[in-house]
Amino acid sequence: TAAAAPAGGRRARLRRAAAQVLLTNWTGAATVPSRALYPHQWSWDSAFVALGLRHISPRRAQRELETLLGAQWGDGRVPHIVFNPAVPAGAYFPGPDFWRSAAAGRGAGAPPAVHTSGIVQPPVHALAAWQVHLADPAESRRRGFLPRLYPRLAAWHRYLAGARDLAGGGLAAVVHPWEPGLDNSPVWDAALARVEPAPPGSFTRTDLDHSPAADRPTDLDYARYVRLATSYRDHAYDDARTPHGFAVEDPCFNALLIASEHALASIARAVGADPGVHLRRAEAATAALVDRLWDPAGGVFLARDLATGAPIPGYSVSGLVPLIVPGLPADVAAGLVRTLHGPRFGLGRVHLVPSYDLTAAQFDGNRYWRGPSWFNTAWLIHRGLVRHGEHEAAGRLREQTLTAAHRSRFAEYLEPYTGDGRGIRNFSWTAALALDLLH
Ligand code: 9WN
Repeated sequence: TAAAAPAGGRRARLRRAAAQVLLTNWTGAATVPSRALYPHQWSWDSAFVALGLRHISPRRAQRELETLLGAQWGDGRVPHIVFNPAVPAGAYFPGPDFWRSAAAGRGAGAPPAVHTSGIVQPPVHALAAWQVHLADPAESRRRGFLPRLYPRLAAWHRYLAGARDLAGGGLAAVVHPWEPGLDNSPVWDAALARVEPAPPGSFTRTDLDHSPAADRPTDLDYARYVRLATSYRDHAYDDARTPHGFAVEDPCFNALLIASEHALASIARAVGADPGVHLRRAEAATAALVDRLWDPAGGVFLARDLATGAPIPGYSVSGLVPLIVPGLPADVAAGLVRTLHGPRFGLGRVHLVPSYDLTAAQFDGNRYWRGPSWFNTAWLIHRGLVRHGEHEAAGRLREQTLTAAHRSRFAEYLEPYTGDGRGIRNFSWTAALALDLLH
C-alpha cells in the first residue's frame, strides 16, 4: 500500500495545513498536543513539535523548549507534563491536584510556582535543541539559546544516568508506563499485572470524553497507572526511596538518550564546553544497550524487567528505534532493518510502522500503543534508515507518512492495515513531523 508521493500543490497544501495545526495549538509559550484531549504541555511532544516549528518560526521553537525546561526540577528531571494554570484543573486526569508537585516534590526540587507531573518522558530534547539551533544559528546566538539550555539539558541527562540507573548497568529505567510514552504497549502487560489496581471509583478519567474507548487504554490499565503514580508521589518522587512497582529498561527511551547525548556533545562544542563527557557517556550507554537489551535471535531490542532481571518477550516498535543510535554495530543495524521489513512490522506493506508485532496475539490495530502506527516513531525510524544508508526504504516511509498525515487530518495514530486515523485529529506532533519531513 505504498502511497504515491503528494505532488507539488498537495505539498504546499499539506505544509499550510500542518502550520495551521501548530498555530492553533500554540498557547503563547508552548504547544498543546491537542486542545481537547491534552490541554497542557507534554515533554516529548514539545521536542517533536520544536523539530517542526523550527521550519516556521525558529524563535517559537526555541521558546517551546525553554518553557518546558523552565519547569525542570532541582534534581534535573524534566516533568512529563507542565500544567497550564489557565486550563480548568478538571480538564485532564491526572491533573495538578493529583500530582501536587510543589508540595510532594519539594525534596526533589520541584519548582514552587509551576504545577507539573512528577514522572518523565523520553529525552528527545537535546536532539531537538540542536536541530532548532541549526535552523537559525544567528537568532539562536542573539537569544543566547544554547548557553541557557546547555546546563539544563546536561542536568537532565545526569538525572537519567544517575538516579534512574536503578540496576547499575548503565541504562536509565522508567518507573511508570507513561514514562516511555508507549503507555499501554503489550510489553508492559506482565510487569503491570503485578501492580495492585487503585480502587474503581477512586478517580475519574477525562480521556474518554474526547476519544473512543476502543482506541484507548482500559479502566484496569488506568487503575494501575494511578496506583503507581500515587505511590511515587507519596514517596516524595524520591527514586531511591520509592519501592518501584514497575521498573523497566526500555530500548526507545535509552536510544533517545544516547542520540541526545551525541547532540549535547555538539551543543557543548558550540558553547565552548567539553564535549568529551557526553561522547564518553554515549559510547558507554550504546555498549550497555547492546549488551543488556539486544536480542540477536529476534533481530530486535527487548525491554528488560528489573523486577525479574529478565528480558521481556514481545516485539514492539520501541525495539527498532535504536536504529537512530550513531555507532551501532553493523550487524545489529542490519538485523533491525531485516526485522522492519519482515512479517512482524511489514515495512512498505502496511501504513508506517505498527507499534506492535503484527503477528502477535496481543496485536490490536485500533488500541493506542498495542498495534496502531504513530507518526513520531515513523519519524524516528525514517531517521534511522537514513543514518544507515537505507535511502530507498526511508524515501518510501517518508512519502507514506506525509500522505497519511494529510489524509487522516493529522490523526494521533492509524490503523496500520487500512491507514485510517484513530484517536484525535489535529494532533501537534503529527503536524510538526510532517512539516519536518517536507523539508
Ligand atoms: C499520558 C501527549 C501524550 C503522549 C504519549 C501518549 C499520551 C498521555 C495520556 O499522550 O499519553 O502521558 O493521557 O494518554 O501515550 O506518548 O506524549 O500527546
